[in-house]
Amino acid sequence: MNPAYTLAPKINQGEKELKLYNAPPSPFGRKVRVCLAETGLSGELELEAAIGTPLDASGMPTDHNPLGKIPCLVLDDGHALYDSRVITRYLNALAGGALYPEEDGLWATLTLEATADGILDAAVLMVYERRCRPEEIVSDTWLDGQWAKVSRALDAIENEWMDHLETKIDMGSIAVGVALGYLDFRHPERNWRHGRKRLAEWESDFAKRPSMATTLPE
Ligand SMILES: N[C@@H](CCC(=O)N[C@@H](CS)C(=O)NCC(=O)O)C(=O)O
Repeated sequence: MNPAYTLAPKINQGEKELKLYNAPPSPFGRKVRVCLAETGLSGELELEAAIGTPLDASGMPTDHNPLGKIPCLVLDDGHALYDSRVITRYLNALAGGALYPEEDGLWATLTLEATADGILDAAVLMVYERRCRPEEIVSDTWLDGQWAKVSRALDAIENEWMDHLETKIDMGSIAVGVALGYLDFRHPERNWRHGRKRLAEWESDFAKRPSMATTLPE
């Protein structure tokens, strides 16, 4: 194992040894910020603004993440962690948090988080399709294909995951809350709440958590 990647809890004496590259509208970055708030680590990181798209990575931390994506967490030894799921799992371990169950329930938490991240992947690609391509070649068929992924995943959550959401706060539920917030932010016209009453009710409560209310996308 590369010793540089071992868990080295060096959070003390107010020194900020960790640097998080992020942008305020990023939903994947918001997952990390909610995780920080829920584990009590919010004040322990230095935040570094990054900006970019798949067509322009000049404002992205490409020295640390060759994929040119955010969020990206740089450790005190200069090594970087990405993507958001790796960062949140690292921060939770660093804080001794309970956002990833140690034994019973870990695979459910990870699968729910992957489902929410998949919603975000599709929703972010829809934004890039409109923002990064000339208008005349934006594909409605492709946009609808991405939305179909979102829609199926939301139905699966409504039908299969509500007991989990209503009884647990973990990185799965945080990722779902963040994904729904992003749909409201970028795709309000698609009205994700339609036909998903239980999920909509859960979201309206979950959005009131201080960790969510203080990290709204800008
Ligand atoms: N799977 C990654 C996705 C991160 C991601 O797509 N971030 C977007 C911003 S929300 C990005 O950096 N986009 C730039 C690009 O795709 O080149 C994660 O979970 O962190």
